[in-house]
Amino acid sequence: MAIANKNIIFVAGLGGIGFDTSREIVKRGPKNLVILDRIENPAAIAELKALNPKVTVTFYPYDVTVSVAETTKLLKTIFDKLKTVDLLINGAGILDDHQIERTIAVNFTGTVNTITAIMSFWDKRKGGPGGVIANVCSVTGFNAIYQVPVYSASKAAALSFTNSLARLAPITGVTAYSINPGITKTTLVHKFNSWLDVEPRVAELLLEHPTQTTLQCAQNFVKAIEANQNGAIWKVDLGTLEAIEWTKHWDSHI
Ligand code: NAE
Repeated sequence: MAIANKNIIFVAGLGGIGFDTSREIVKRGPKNLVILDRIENPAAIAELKALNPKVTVTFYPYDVTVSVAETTKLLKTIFDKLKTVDLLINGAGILDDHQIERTIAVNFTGTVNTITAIMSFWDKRKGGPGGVIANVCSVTGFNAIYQVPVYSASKAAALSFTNSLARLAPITGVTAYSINPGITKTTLVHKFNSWLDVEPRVAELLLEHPTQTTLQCAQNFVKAIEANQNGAIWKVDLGTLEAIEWTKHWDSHI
């Protein structure tokens, strides 16, 4: 999907990976970039606006753990203004295996609920125009960082959900793909709690191995958006972009 002239909603567009990706998106000249994030950052929004004055950048506070009904209300405000939305990016995430319920609520349920809400505007069975969903999952959804099993499982769940969404596209008109970053230098991975403190030095150990910058991640993130492949599982690691082949171990045959 060419980004120029599109209307894009970016959940968590102000985070470490999110902000650099927002910058790359704005540079490509969408019509609207609507950023939804938990905490407002006027300086960051101003920077995005200054980057490309032709782009309308707006911000609404949004916590992904609110109800589907509340999300639907916010989306209605946005759809009333923009009329159409081409792409929804879900990037909210936390990494703290002491907070089990919160991890699942943000990383998995938040993603599912946001998508459930946008379906009432997009679903072709309701006369909607369809749309495109990009979910930020993680390489830990492929193979866990086993010292943070709750985080890893929440990302595997988000990835599985995304793969199902892609299969449902013929019914809903809504296509989907996942963006799965490898270890990327953001505050998320500076220091974090392992499950039951099984390993106090997960962050330090991870950072002993090669990582990527948020800019490298963002540049490949927008390449994946531009490729616009329903069902793609993008690995965005070490400055590279690769479509992963998912191994099938079972088939429902339906
Ligand atoms: P970050 O902490 O800078 O960004 C997290 C973003 O999520 C922020 O914008 C924050 O406001 C938002 N957020 C958190 N809770 C929210 C809530 N309740 N409602 C709305 N927004 C909320 O970290 P980041 O590294 O930029 O992470 C962005 C996304 O990328 C996350 O989903 C994260 O899981 C994912 N990710 C990060 C990495 C990494 O190494 N940094 C990797 C893969 C995926 C590798 C790992 O999985 C460790």
